Amino acid sequence: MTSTLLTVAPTGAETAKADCPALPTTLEELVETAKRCEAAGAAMIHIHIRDGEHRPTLDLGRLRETVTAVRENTALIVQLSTGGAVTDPFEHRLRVLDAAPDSCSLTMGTVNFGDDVFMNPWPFVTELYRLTQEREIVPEFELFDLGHVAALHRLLDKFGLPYGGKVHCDLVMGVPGGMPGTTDALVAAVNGLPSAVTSWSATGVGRSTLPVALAALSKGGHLRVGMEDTLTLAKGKPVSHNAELVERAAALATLAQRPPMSPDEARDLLNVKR
Ligand code: KMH
Ligand code: ZN
Repeated sequence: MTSTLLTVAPTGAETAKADCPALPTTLEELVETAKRCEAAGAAMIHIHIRDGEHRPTLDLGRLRETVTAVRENTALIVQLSTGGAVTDPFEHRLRVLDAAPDSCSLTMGTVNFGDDVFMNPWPFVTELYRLTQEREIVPEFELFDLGHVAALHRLLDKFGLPYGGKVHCDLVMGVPGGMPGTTDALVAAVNGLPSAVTSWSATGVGRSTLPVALAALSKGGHLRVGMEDTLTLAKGKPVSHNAELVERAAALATLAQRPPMSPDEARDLLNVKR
């Protein structure tokens, strides 16, 4: 029986604290969230941080402090976002690796992102990939669209395997501008993945959260959940803590006979440095 890697993405860069007070935006809130989500079954945390005014930031000092605090308080694999916010300059996004996380996100191409554009031109993607290899950080390839699947083939063909030799990707589905959060789109994307891919997860944004989770489990994938992607448990029922989304994902995975894996098992799956 294969178990399920549960990743929690608790904060993101898009939701304002004023609109959602339950969003963990301070270091204290993030650490508390990480601990509760680990207890609920998460093995990895995908982190975006905020400044003193709760605005998204890629401040290196804060990122380093965050990596240290999450490591001191949990066994979770620490993944930093290199996507940041749509307004973040490329240099700042590359500099995230200086905070020495276990893993980082690496989006495989530009995508419309609601009314904005999430920019990931090829030279940026390849430079970020080269840096992950040099710094021995395991990338998680973020695929928002089928074109990103093609780009992943191109990247691996041209630049070889990531640090650790495992290839893990995450389908981010249901973003307005990207692939829809449907079973058909999930199957098309998964069937097109390079043979070097050793594991994949999926996350459905907003209303597509549950359909994508169910499709991913039945297709043999892992799950990412969290308030970065989903702010309601059901219509009119706001999420009051990220742990609720992790608990629900853990229950679904357990029902599917694929219970959550421990952070230690996840380190083996991804070959993250110990
Ligand atoms: N906030 C989005 C623009 C990532 O973390 O790498 C990008 C994002 C992807 O969330
Ligand atoms: Zn993110």
